[in-house]
Amino acid sequence: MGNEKKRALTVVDVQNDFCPGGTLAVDHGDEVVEPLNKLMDDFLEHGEPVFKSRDWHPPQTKHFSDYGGTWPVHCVQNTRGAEFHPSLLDDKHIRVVSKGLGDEDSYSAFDGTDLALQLQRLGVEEVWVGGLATDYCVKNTVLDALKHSFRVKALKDAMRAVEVQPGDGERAIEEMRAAGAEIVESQERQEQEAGAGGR
Ligand code: VGL
Ligand code: ZN
Repeated sequence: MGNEKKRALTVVDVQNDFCPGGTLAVDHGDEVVEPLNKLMDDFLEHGEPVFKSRDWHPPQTKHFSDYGGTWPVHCVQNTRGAEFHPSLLDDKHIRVVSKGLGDEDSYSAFDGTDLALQLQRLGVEEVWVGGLATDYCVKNTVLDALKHSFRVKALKDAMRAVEVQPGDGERAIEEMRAAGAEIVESQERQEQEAGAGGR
């Protein structure tokens, strides 16, 4: 472990409204919970930083179609829909980053937040990213992490896409890859550790 890059995990927007039954439900969105819980457990166990972002909108914003934007009402501050999925791991060491507080369509967990600053202060070099949705907030978070010069592992099995157009999810993955992200399966970490002698 000693020669490895300092890592952080960022779990993007695993909130009720993006899961089945929510107002902007992503197909199979809740399937990211299990692999992300395993990873969060593992990072926390090693004392490595874990962040959760949340879409955290005011009741009226131009982000919503009712007010001239694109999306149905979702993730309104302090509502049930904005809460993290009930099965998503909770721990006092997890740092929550709220985004989408204004009128602009802001998809990245770096946009308007202090995520980059927090990562830099922690000495993080490599950011692992999964969550919802592949073609919006995950993609933009990955691209911004790369712009901030972090190495990025995008956790392919731990993300799901909205797919306003069929194929958007696959295109988003290709865009992340082309920008320099490593596209990995979340299991890879455990396999690496097993290969290195396990725990
Ligand atoms: C998201 C659409 C609108 C996301 C947020 O978290 O991917 N998508 N707001
Ligand atoms: Zn939103």
